[in-house]
Amino acid sequence: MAKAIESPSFERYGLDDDRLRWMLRNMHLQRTLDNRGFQLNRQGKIPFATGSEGHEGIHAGAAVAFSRGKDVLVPYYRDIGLCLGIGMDPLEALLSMFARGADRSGGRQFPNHFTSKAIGMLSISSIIAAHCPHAVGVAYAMKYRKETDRAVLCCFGDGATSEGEWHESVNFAAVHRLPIVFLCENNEWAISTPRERQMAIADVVQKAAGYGIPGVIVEGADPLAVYKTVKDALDRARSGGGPTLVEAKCYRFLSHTTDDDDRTYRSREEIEKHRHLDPVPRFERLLIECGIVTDEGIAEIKKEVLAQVNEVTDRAEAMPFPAPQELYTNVYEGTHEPWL
Ligand SMILES: Cc1ncc(C[n+]2csc(CCOP(=O)(O)OP(=O)(O)O)c2C)c(N)n1
Ligand SMILES: [Mg+2]
Repeated sequence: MAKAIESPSFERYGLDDDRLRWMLRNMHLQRTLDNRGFQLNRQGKIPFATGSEGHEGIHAGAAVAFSRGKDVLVPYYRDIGLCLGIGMDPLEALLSMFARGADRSGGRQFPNHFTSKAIGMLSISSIIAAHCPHAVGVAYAMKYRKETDRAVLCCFGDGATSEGEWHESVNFAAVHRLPIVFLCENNEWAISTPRERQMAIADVVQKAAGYGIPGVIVEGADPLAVYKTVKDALDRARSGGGPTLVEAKCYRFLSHTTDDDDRTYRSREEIEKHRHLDPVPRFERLLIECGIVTDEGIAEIKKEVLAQVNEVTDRAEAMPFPAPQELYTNVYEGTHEPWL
């Protein structure tokens, strides 16, 4: 179980008021898009949606630490807020959910499996930890090319750290002192497997010692602490100090996806027990207490975010599915017709 934490002390780490309000907005945008996915699924309009409620603090904090135009993000399927935070247009989220032809994968990928070369975001793999060797490859290329002002941010869940590819990736990155930060979003569950059935240690960061790299735990409900921790780790990577494993503790408040009924393996009481870890009301309270935002200001953010999400929902829904003749595009070399 994640430990209860004190309300966060206010250390802004050089971030100005506008940036802090931007972080709060990103957290609301993430939550509203998540809810939209679940709504559209229940309306029968999309087959599948993934939620990230509980991860918003990690995403907002890590997004600010990411250096746009330089760093490369290798996300996983729960990272919608991080993808938005580094510059993904919310319309992309809806195009992915609706599997429309204008989606960057041509409507072929799982929902929430985003990609964008323009903003430095690799495509997402559904295969747990399969993206870690790719991330390490990108970091190796950066080192090989002597690009000393760049680093890779590679994200994954607690369950991913049981996979062989994860261990091989961390080991290789450590041996070669690659410019990479491994960010574990430990939400206590891997679908229906609780953390204590996943590993015999209390914290994922203990695994860092086995590879000779630093491991740092951060409270994921505190976006400012996440910002500081991930930024320090990225700075270290950029300056030749090698990889860091950051473990951001959080809690998964929703079911794994819309295909999963979490009532079959965890109680409602357990979820309520973790409510204090909900990053959105916590960050709102902090910004109100510090006079950075008012109740009215928050209501305004929510209204504006909802209007934006409604607008992109309607826009994406009205767009066409991929054309049937696109079926083999990017599948076969040369002609897209397999039988010719
Ligand atoms: C290699 C592999 N094994 C199993 C699965 C099925 N699967 C999809 S998501 C998931 C849970 C992963 O949990 P975690 O890494 O903690 O991430 P979270 O979903 O909790 O954010 C599993 C087992 C898969 N996609 N790939
Ligand atoms: Mg997990």
